[in-house]
Amino acid sequence: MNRRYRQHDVRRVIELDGVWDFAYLGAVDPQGIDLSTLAFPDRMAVPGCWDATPAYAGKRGLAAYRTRIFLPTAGPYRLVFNGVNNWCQVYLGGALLVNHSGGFTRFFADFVNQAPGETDLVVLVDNAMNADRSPQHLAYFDWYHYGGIARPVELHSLGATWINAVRVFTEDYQARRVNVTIDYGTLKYPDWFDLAILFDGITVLTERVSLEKASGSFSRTFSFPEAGLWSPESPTLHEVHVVLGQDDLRERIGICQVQVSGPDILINGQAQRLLGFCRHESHPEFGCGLPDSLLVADVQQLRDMNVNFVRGSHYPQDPRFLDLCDEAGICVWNEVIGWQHTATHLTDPHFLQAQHINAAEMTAMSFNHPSVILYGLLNESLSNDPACRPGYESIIRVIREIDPTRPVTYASNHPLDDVCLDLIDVVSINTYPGWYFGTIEEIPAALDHIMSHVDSTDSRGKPIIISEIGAEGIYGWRDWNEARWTEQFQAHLHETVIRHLFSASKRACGLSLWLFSDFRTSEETGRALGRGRGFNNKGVVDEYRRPKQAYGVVKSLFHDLKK
Ligand code: ADA
Repeated sequence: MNRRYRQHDVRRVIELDGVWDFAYLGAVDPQGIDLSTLAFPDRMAVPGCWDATPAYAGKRGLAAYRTRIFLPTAGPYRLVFNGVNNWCQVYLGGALLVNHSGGFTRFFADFVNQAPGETDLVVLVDNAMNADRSPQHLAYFDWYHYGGIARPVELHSLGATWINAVRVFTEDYQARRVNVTIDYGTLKYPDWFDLAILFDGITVLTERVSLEKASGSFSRTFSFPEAGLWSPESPTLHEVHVVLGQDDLRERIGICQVQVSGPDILINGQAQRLLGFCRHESHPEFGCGLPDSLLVADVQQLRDMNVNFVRGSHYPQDPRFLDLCDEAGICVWNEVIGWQHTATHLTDPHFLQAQHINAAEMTAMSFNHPSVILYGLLNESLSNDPACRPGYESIIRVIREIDPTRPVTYASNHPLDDVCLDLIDVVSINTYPGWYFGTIEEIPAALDHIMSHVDSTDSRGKPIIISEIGAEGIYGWRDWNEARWTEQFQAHLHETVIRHLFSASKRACGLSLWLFSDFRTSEETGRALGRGRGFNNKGVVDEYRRPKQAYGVVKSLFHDLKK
């Protein structure tokens, strides 16, 4: 199931998760594949990552997945893919339906006039480092690019008129006024349809609407004066259920307005102190396709550590994880995929187009999650190079066009000469004093220096988040010297950072420590040479989620700060 709650009462939805036929094809051109003769000698779990399984560990190239689906009528239908890494082509009965580039986001494959009966659904999936097909998955990144149908897949029967999306945003939290926008598609237009909107199961509107075009949008506004608000301390959720003609869609929402006011991020008027971690979706046995059990366990550990903030580094997080964060009151920064790009990428139309698509898909899948309080992009790219500025502007524009209500940020590792800070609402800084430079004792001065520099620029006074800071700590490694790579060193560094930021300085409104859990790094470049075991070991839990010493230290400090 791709969500934690039932989205449809009327629309027929079939979950396609399970075990599919599988073929590893290797370094071949997808153009040359003849599906009619392709053999599928193996089986593979969907969702899942084939290169995290023992038989195909570490392999790159093309793979093919196949399942059979039953279509009772000629359609229309919609296949919903919640994330396929890194590139794919979807074929139905041998005919190409869609190409999709970039993992970690939802996309659709629509079809109609299909002969009723059973037919093959084949997905060619490529995890190769191919700048043409997958410009957003590059070998030098500091994470392992796992491949596969990593997130759930569903088949939806649409009928002649269907709802593409229901987008709900809070216009005024004090009045509990929300705007509901319905994006529709129809084969029957112009025509009249019955519309009903229910809020928490109670009908709040029924009317006849005229749909004039094949696709479009219309909005209605409601006030629910008695409704509870969403906040990290009290994450009240509501359901908006829209029934249009013979179709329906239920979205779970929170009444929640995020605003920036001077150095603070406000949720429904309350200034927040954001305490948490950056989080990769990665596990040695599951790759980036995390099972429900692990998503639940991650949220349990985050809550146990008194975390109220997660930075989804460095790509859009699984909507099932966002659902759990909505419920737990954990605020999320959701981010467009990206890692240390230069002007070579940020002036390349092909790269930018892929970024715009990922940004649009990330924003659309975040929109109704009250936990998502911040959008991010282009982690640690050359924001100090004026040649990169138009690229930043264009991606931010895409995000804001879809969602003008939430603040935008990016993690800068050039805070002393950044030329793009004026483009964003919240200044976020990645810095590694005590690890890549200086000593732990020098951390307070290093952080103060950066923050006072920001306050000497045109972006003075904006909220500041320390979006990455941390140290490697190998699970189980301790010594008398408390030297680098030990659990003790890592715990000492985290303690110094937290105490300084929120007791001594108080300028920052948020912290996402690098990192929640260890993860496998890229093996295609020399990066693994600087990463013990070939893993980034800066997690407070290791890749199997076993706690290190820093876990308890952070838990206790966050506990005191939350009071
Ligand atoms: C950077 C980067 C992270 C990670 C980190 C590290 O800040 O944004 O993805 O690579 O460095 O561990 O060095």
